[in-house]
Amino acid sequence: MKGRNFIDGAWRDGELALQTYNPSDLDELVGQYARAGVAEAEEALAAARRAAADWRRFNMQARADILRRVGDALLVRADELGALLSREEGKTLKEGIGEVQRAAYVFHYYAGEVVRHPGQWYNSMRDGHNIVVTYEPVGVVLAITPWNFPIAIAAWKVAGALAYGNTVILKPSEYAPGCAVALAELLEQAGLPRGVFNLLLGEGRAFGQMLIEGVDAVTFTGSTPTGSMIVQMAAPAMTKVQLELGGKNPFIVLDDADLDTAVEAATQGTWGQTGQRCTGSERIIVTKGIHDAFVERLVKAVASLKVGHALHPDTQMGPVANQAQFQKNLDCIARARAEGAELAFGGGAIDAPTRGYFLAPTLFLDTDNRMELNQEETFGPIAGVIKVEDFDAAIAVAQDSRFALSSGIATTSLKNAERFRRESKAGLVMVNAPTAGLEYHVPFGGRPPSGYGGREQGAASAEFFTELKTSYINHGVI
Ligand code: TXE
Repeated sequence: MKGRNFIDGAWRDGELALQTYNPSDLDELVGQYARAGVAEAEEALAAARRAAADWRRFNMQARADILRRVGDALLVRADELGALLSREEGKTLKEGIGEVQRAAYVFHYYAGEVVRHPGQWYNSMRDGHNIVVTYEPVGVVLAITPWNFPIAIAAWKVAGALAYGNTVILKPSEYAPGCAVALAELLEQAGLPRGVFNLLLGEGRAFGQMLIEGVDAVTFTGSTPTGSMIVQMAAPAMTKVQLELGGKNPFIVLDDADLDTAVEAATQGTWGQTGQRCTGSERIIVTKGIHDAFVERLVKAVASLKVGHALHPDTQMGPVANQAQFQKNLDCIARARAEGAELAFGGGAIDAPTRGYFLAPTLFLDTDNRMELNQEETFGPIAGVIKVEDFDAAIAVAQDSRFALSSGIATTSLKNAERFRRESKAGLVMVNAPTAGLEYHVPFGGRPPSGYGGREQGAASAEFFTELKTSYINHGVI
């Protein structure tokens, strides 16, 4: 694997200052990477700027073909890259391969968008005129990505930006850069012209401000505090910003729910991908009539989850991704206990044959929505059950959060489902389905502080990656 930055079509040597270790086995070094500095960032910015004029005029079919080739190559290499992802991030092999396949389909989708994306034509109130509305590339896009979906998120930001004619600088998370390096290789092999895509590794703090001021748009996924900081860094230059941030997503279980469906959706939504999803269910709100039966089944489901080495075929939940996140989860559990939440399952680290960040899936009962456990994003395999009187109370509790990303409900009543769909302030609503697990062809995102600056994915992403131009044309034909 190349442990280098990719700038202006060339792999750049550098001191291998960044190491990643397998969270399933901390004795295994996964990758060594060169950390980019200010000089590399300046070169990447200049290269992306130089390449922008030609790339926006690049033949449409040829642009689509490049994106399609990247998608094809991702499918061919899905097993290998899925294993790399699992070794670097800790999600199970099945989840890792699934994520690489999803990244492939994202590239295929955007290959189609290159030729599908329309403009608009209007009649004019002035005789002999018409009006044409076209979507033009923004210019140079900086994509900053997190560690929890290191290839899927990079794919939907990079493929979207390229499809609509922008050049790109990608700054992946320092915790899981391996798949971004592989993506750069694939883009190079697919024939992308030099400078159109550039990769900078490392924490990014040294050059973040400079790049944010220098590019035309920043698309960011990560924590809410960093997102807020990026908005402030972007303000002086008025750089366009899109943020996808945290959630504290409610999953409501009503008395009329189908128990199997409710337990399955809550289990998947909360503990899938070790709970490290911005759309994960973090608050399980249950009406009193079904509470005891649901909780009994949920505790059994949680207790049956097999936690272990991400590459082991029996593992259903891999380790927590990194030391900082592991400590954050342990602190969160300790504070929830101190707040008086009743621990029903889990609550601590698990011993395993290898040294890793293994945490038991953790469930608290008898929690109150105002507890820190239910107000601050956990981003781990931890959730609290909140018992409520009725549907009205469930909706009130679900809405009582500053976050508004995803939400879910288990009910067999169409009327209840529709009422929740209308009243939820979240950007995503799931009926009888986990709050997490999304498709790439439809909009994704939430309201501030969960999201900012327009939706990602699907055709809605064109709003961020393009600027509108309205042209009035006096052709003289009446
Ligand atoms: O996020 P950060 P971290 C949440 C989750 C987690 C917490 C911390 O709660 O516990 O965030 O994770 C880059 N200039 N989410 O530390 O710091 C950074 O290098 C340029 C939710 O990973 O927000 C990384 O590439 N870049 C989330 C990216 O920002 C900078 C997914 C995200 O890092 C920078 C992941 C700077 N000054 C974590 N500072 C979700 N919404 O899904 C940071 N970065």
